[in-house]
Amino acid sequence: MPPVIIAVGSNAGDRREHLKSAGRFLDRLSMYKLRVSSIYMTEPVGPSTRYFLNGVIEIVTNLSPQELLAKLKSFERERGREPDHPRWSARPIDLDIISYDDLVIQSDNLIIPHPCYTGRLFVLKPLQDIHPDWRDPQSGESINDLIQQAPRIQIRKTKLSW
Ligand code: PH2
Ligand code: MG
Ligand code: MG
Repeated sequence: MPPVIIAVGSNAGDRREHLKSAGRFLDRLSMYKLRVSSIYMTEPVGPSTRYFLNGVIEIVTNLSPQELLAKLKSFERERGREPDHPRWSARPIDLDIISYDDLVIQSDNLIIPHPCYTGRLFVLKPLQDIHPDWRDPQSGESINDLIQQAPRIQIRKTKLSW
C-alpha cells in the first residue's frame, strides 16, 4: 500500500484547532497508524503576515492520487477555505501532497512530487522528523542537502501535539 506524505499548514483562525482537525481527518483516511512530525511555528513565505503552524503527516492509502486530492480539497472547503482563494492568501488549512510512493505525476491539476517543496524549510524540517534518510525521488538529493540549500526563514519547533 503506497505511503503518501502530506504537508499541513494553517495561518488563519484557530491554527491549532485546524491542525488538530486535519490530523484527525488524515487518521481516518489512513489504513495504518500515521507517522507525524513535530508542529512548527514558521515565518510566512509570500505576502501573508501571520505566522503559520506547519507539520507533515505520512498516511497509507488505497486512494488514487486524484481521489486523494479531491478528498483533501473537500476537507479544506469544510474548514472554510474559499475554493477560488487568491494564491498564497491566508488560509485556515492547506493540505498539499508532497509525494505519493515514488510516483512522478505531471497533470494539469496535480504535480507530484510537489514542485516547490525542495525549497521550503517549512516542509523540509518536519519531513526530516519522520524521514531522516529521505532523498528527493527525482534528484536523489538528501534531506540534509535540501535543508542546507533552502532559503532561510524563521522556524521554531513547538511542543504542540496533533
Ligand atoms: N504555504 C504557502 C506559502 N507560504 N509559508 C509558510 N511559512 N508556511 C506555509 O505553509 C506556506 C507559506 C503556500 O501554500
Ligand atoms: Mg501549500
Ligand atoms: Mg495547497
